[in-house]
Amino acid sequence: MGEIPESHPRYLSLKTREKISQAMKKGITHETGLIAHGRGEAFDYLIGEKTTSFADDAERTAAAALLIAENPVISINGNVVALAPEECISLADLIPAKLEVNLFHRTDVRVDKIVKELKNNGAKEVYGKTADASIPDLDHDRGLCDREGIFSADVVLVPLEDGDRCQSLRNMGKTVIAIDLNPISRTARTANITIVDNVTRAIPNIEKWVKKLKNKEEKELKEMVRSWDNEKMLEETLSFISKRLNSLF
Ligand code: PTJ
Repeated sequence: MGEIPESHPRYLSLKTREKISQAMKKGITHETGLIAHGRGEAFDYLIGEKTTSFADDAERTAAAALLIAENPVISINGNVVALAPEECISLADLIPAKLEVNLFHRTDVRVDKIVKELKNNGAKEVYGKTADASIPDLDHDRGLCDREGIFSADVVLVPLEDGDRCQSLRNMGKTVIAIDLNPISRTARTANITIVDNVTRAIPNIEKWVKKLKNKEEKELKEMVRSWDNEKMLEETLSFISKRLNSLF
């Protein structure tokens, strides 16, 4: 692909596609990650490619949950590392939280490549290679995780997740924060806090909220998380999309 001019109306979208495509060529993003990205793009289009007020509320609540957590972990897959590596590292450093590579299409080669990519972007420690534990009720290698990481985490941030794993993490008693542009996916409906936003906007926005909330009383943060109504937020997001579509014609 030739150089994309900044004046192109779809500049950001095309640059983002380029990132995913390059990461796939390097064996970091799985080939089906491109399909997942396309689905994400379609839903992003429906919300107007901007953080909605509902997503912003979810991002604030996610920040509160991460701040009160004892062992928070950010789960990284092949799409996330292609789109927001520095942003994830920066958020993990600030909270502080652990970073763990946890893949749907797991191979040792891909895990190694993603760990290396994170380290090249400045991550000091990355979990996921040891894989000395597994998430109960999940078939196959996608349940593999680190005992010191996701297995013992109390709060897990899972961008671009599959619904099964989200449910299994919840069955383990963990608080799951999902980032998923599709508000009707199983993941979106299963997570405790769902962020219907692009991971490229969501991670920096959670970081903005972490900075704002860092000095708040724990009691206040706990109340923010306790009173979060995920179902209501999903309903409001769907209603926002349908009103937006109606207003276009
Ligand atoms: O790297 P691996 O092996 O762990 O595989 C990762 C993928 C993403 C391929 C795997 O988890 C997968 O197949 O996911 P799904 O089931 O296709 O779900 C991906 C979800 O993420 C979909 O609901 C998309 O709408 C959503 N999505 C895609 N791109 C983005 C997104 N959500 C937020 N930001 C995005 N940029």
